[in-house]
Amino acid sequence: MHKSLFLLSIAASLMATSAMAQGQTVNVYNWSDYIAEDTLEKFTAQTGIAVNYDVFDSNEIVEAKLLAGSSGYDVVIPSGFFLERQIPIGLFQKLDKSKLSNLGNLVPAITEQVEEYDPGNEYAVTYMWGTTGLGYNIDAVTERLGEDGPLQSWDLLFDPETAAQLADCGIAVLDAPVEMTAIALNYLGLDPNSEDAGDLAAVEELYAAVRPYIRYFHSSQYISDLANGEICLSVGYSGDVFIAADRAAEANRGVEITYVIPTEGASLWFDMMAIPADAPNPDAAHAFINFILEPQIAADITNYVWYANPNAAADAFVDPEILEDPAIYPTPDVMANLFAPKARTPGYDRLLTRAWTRIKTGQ
Ligand code: SPD
Repeated sequence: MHKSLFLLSIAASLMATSAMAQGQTVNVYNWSDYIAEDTLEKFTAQTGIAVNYDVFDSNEIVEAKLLAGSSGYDVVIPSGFFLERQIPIGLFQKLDKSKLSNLGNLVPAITEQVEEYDPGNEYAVTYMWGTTGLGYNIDAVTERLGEDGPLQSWDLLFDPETAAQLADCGIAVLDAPVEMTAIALNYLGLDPNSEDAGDLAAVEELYAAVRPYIRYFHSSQYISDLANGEICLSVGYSGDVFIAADRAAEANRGVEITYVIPTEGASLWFDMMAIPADAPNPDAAHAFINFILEPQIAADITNYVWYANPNAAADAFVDPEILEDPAIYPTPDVMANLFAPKARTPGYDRLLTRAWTRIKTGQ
């Protein structure tokens, strides 16, 4: 084809695409503090599709909305260990892979790993992944525990003598029952995915001993509280603790925050983009997922929120300081010390909900 004719046909098809997309909207439900500042703007500029964007900070909240039905969302991003039990009860629709031309960018090892939650990768694509460990204020914690304190251990939270020494500067714990019990089970040397009632009782006992020293249970407030020195220790999602560290450094008020994957191990999770079965705009949802899979877009998100992305082609655009940080992109050694929570069965869930309420209220 003649060059000018060729260009004309490309221009015509681009105009058609954008005319088609004009007036479309995609409704996205994602974790808070989990996207770059310009991602949504760029998506709309590229596709003509407007975005309604809501945020949450807990898998339990997302699940409750999906179970209630007619959520109105087109793309939701639960963690793999919740998605695992949501797929079989029909909450999501199968992806139309012919609309996901960027799927080839994914790291094969991650695609394989998340088959544990989504066999055949039929329903979901990994958004970002990370670990849940401890974030703390270096000065406040070492001042109280000394350099010889258990600075790389879950003892910071679970050893009553240690936690008591940190109580005055503030300890926060995620309000995430599945994950916080998996972490406690692992600390006790038990299977992090145990559904044994006796093991759960041991977890309750562990929390009961440190409950007087925990200031609050919340899954996102710790970011600003760590950054501004309101608390000195929090269980936290890896990138969120790095965001807190970055904000603290910017504020320049002498607060220095670090993230540690404790020596006993930390939980490893994958947050997954999926399309609800009753999504009003599945075409726009596929366009959104495909856009996130663009290398530069995935890298922009990682560079802004400090979470690892699953995109091999994005590595070239990720800040080398992030790419080489084993607390963000764990090395095989670190990886060997991580455990992946699994979906809980509904029967166990009822026990867990009651136990978690007792843990939080201290009764
Ligand atoms: N601010 C973004 C937090 C993302 C956390 N993902 C949750 C994983 C649950 N284990």
